[in-house]
Amino acid sequence: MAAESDVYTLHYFPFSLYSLMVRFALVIGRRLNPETAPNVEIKLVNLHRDENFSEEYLTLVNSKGQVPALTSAAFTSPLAESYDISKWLCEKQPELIPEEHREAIQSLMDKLYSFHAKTLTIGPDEKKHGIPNRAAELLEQKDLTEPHRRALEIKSVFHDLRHSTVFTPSGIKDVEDKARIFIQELDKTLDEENQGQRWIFGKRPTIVDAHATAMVARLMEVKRQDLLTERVQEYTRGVLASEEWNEVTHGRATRWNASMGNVADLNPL
Ligand SMILES: N[C@@H](CCC(=O)N[C@@H](CS)C(=O)NCC(=O)O)C(=O)O
Repeated sequence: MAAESDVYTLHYFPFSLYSLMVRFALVIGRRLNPETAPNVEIKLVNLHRDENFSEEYLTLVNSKGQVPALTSAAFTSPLAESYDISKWLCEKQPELIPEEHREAIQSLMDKLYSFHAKTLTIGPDEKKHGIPNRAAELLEQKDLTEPHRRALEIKSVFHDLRHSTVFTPSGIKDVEDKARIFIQELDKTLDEENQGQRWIFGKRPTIVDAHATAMVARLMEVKRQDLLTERVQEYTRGVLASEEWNEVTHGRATRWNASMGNVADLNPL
């Protein structure tokens, strides 16, 4: 049975957008109320070193080989979707989803999760050639254990299903349309609720601040201003200047670049 002493592990990569969303939500939740904040340890899964393709990760944590994921002895199975982790967090910390804004928050969260940002942020090479199927490459190894081979096969199928249509012109347009709908609603909510304060609903952050600002920060970094409004960018800049965001990123951008060195050596993570 879940107890306050339960320990949770967030499997995390600091340049994964969906990982950042969850970690930001955890930081915000702890600042809103340390008493209800779950005890979550952050564990690096280094995507640059294929750690998400290890037998242990694929068989015990997330068969899709993605981050974030949340594991705990308190769970019957891991939470392997960022949206599920955020819903779990909101149950533990209802202060993240205040009753008077519940409907608006839910609507924004659903719109944010109606598309995957990857399609909006890929470079021209990936657009042209697709994202390489690393699991398929790793399956060429001779000395794999049987469980690892099976797990890589599943990951490889997941990769192909996931990436087969999203980078076609109509797939890209579909995602852009959904992103614009999300941004329009965010813009409207800011217009109605924000009153010049830092967070969407004024003085106190909610779960949707954590997700929306990480998403917009990434879109700004990859110069997708065509999808954004000035109000949304200004709000995001304000949040990126916050202590809360700094506690997550330590001043780093949401995307890795060589000047940051090896991810394995980042300290603090
Ligand atoms: N639906 C997942 C998406 C997570 C996701 O796309 N993770 C990316 C990094 S942001 C990942 O792990 N990529 C490695 C891979 O797919 O092999 C969620 O929201 O948790």
